[in-house]
Amino acid sequence: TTIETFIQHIPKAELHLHIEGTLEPELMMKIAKRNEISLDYESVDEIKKAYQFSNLQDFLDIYYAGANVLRHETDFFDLTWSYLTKAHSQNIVHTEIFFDPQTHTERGVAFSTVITGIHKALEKAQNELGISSKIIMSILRHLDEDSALETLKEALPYKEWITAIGLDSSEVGNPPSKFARVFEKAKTEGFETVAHAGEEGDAGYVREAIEILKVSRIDHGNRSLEDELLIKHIVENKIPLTVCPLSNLKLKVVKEAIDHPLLKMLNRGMVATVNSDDPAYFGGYINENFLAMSEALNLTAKHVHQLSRNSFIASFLTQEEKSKWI
Ligand code: ES4
Ligand code: ZN
Repeated sequence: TTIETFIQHIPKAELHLHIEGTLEPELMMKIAKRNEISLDYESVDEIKKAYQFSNLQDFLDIYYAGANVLRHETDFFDLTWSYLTKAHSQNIVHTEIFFDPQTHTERGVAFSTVITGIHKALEKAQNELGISSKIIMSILRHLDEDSALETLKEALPYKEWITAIGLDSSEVGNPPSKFARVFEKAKTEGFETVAHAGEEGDAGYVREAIEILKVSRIDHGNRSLEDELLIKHIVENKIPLTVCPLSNLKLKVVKEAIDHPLLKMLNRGMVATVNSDDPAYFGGYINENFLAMSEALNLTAKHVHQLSRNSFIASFLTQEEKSKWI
């Protein structure tokens, strides 16, 4: 259809993408084999069949298990490069990717191994595909403050490569306030900050991320719609929401595609963007996310254009870099 062609061709920025969540079953098996790691699965089909989740924690358990095959710099390079070629094929011209260092350092893989592999692939993508990028180091909120502070310390020698500090993993029971001191230190060190909030947690989690962590973007933010005063604050301060439609459906944050709040967010004047989150696990990259929403919510080319525009506005590019795309 014409909207499908429009979605494919319009330049886009992706702002909510976990690099560990781009590990396709084929690559997982290939890396497992060369690292001599035995998997719980015999085939790609068997892996794909296991990807049925009833909530966020269900998914996280499988996602952390999958990341266990990643051991060497080349593994992180291959993972990242594979995502970047896919992103290029979908007309992503700028991407801001999350990585979860603690997922790797906790099992003995060095911080430097992880970030160097990712960085080298991003550098190659800038040179060969013309894709610009930023790295967001995300803190695992189910772990304690000490582990987060230690991770922030490990990031300092790589300041040049890391733009922002984020917060992800199991939301309910691990509110933003748990990391108030970590985010204060991150800001003092000159990092931008973002946080996952309002995915499974209620509007109070979004409020804490904004008021206590003082983040410049909210990842997901769905449940901010439950609080009128909060909506007003988000609109007036133009705090972007990085929304992930297929993720929300797979993790049962939203029941059906037609119930997705994306259009409501746009109509309320929120700076919403469309992103793929963990595309290898949720059944689609950015264009499939756009397409699912355009079909369910009857999005027009105007909506798609606004969402693309929002993705650059909400990015960590400079005004001058943004002006190339908006
Ligand atoms: C995540 Cl969808 C989602 N939510 C929270 N943490 C995450 N880490 C990777 N994907
Ligand atoms: Zn996420």
